[in-house]
Amino acid sequence: MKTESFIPYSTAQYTEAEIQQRSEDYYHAIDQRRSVRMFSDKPVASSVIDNLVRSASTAPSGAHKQPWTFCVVSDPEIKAKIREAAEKEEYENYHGRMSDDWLEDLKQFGTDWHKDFLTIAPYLIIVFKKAYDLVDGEKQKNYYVNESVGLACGFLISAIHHAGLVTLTHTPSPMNFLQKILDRPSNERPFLLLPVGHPADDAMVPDIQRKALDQVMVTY
Ligand code: IYR
Repeated sequence: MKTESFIPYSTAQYTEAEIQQRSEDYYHAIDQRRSVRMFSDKPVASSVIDNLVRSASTAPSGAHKQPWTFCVVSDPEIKAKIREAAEKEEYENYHGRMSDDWLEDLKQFGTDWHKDFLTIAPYLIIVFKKAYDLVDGEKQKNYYVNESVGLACGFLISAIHHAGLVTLTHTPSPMNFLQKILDRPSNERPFLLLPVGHPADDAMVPDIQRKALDQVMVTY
């Protein structure tokens, strides 16, 4: 490796017992995360959202290009526009565009084309992926864009949960309307929409279980 331009790396060092405990603590904390569709309109400080997006943007990315833009929407008029457009698409999805198997798979989540959370949650974060960057009008290619932006969204979801807030991965389909409403440049494509806020006081979630370790891990 060529390391002439590198800088030293140091991070906290823990004992084996501490590492054991920390891995367990993190698992128990993140295991409490649920996708929540019932939001409160209780405000959240914009400085909190800044920190959540800062955290998301620490994710690894192909050639460290950070090929993402996080659009943070709190303006009620823009939220209403997004809800109107998303519900129009979702109406079509639930009335013919989704297969019977798909609709059957979704039954336990109780979802339909109504998307109240898009106007109730204090913030919508719409994540855009950048297939390329525009530098002085020149196209500069990005790498592993879907993987990179997916990782950043994972970091974002984890940060939201850690802060004590809730979110939901919402993918209205098709979602090019987001590019238009938010007036994004041609190198950006909508990737994921996350409402962020407090859960409603009477929020409910589906009664589902996670797969056990032996169903998701194979050791060699
Ligand atoms: N996008 C629709 C449908 C939907 C699809 C999947 I896969 C889900 O896990 C949940 C919903 C909607 O948001 O209702």
